[in-house]
Amino acid sequence: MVVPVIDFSKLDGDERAQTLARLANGCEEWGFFQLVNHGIPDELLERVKKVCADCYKTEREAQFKDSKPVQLLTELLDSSDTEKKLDDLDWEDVFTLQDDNQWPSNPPEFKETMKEYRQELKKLAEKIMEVMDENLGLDKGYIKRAFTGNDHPFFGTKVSHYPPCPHPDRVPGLRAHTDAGGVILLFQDDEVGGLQCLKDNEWIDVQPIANAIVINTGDQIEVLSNGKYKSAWHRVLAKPDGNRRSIASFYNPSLTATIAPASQTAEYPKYVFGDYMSVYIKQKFEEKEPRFQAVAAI
Ligand SMILES: O=C(O)CCC(=O)C(=O)O
Ligand SMILES: [Fe+2]
Repeated sequence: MVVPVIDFSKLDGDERAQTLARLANGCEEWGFFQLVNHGIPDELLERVKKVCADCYKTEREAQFKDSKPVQLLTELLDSSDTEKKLDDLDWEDVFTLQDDNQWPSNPPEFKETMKEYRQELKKLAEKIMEVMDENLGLDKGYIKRAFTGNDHPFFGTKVSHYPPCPHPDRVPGLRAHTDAGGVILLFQDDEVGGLQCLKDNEWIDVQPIANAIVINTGDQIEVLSNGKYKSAWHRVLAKPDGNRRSIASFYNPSLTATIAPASQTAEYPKYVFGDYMSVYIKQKFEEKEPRFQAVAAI
């Protein structure tokens, strides 16, 4: 089984109906799919790869060597315990970009490149949300409006690296979880794999495809669609070789937006997204149903 790969350019031609159906299948059966011919220029993606690799090398690699996962794994390997695993941390280096937070200043092209990238990705996220509106039988713009509330949707970009790990059997790259928000657009490494999604109780590799964008849906799309589009569990395995890059952009509701199922017969609660996030932060790596219950009780 492989994660569906969908040619997004076909949405505008004779194969629109089939493409909508493929996207619906990706959302309903997987919660994950990969887009090719998505309209983001290769030339921009090449620049993104370069600035993120350069930024990691110059600004972050040295500090990863002193990071908590490295320290704890070294301690574990020095101990006589040959069985124990580190199951409450992640072998990754992460920083987040938002419109108004501090961005790395190295390399000098980082900021303009990533700004351009984020603008393009945000537009792509909105196109995907319109496809979901159509496939779910909602008015065009429904999901975007729901995410906007009285404010504006949140758009964040998480730049991650998963450096080579001397003992990938004893530490996760990133622990299994579902994403809290709306639509997640991931630009993953061309070569170094490790991302897996759960499909019918089986972990399936999200196969690297150069310059494809991996899409997955978060818990808020599950609620809005009243369970039709379930957020999928995913995880990243640590790897012995290669430094995996992943750039995940999150199109999420505003913290003040009210989220509820779009249909009349609702199986999920109605709540304010900020309240959901306060629960999620504490329970990210746990089952999702108790999160819905907890937020319903607020
Ligand atoms: O690095 C990846 O491929 C996945 C990242 C992820 O799942 C997340 O940031 O929520
Ligand atoms: Fe995730």
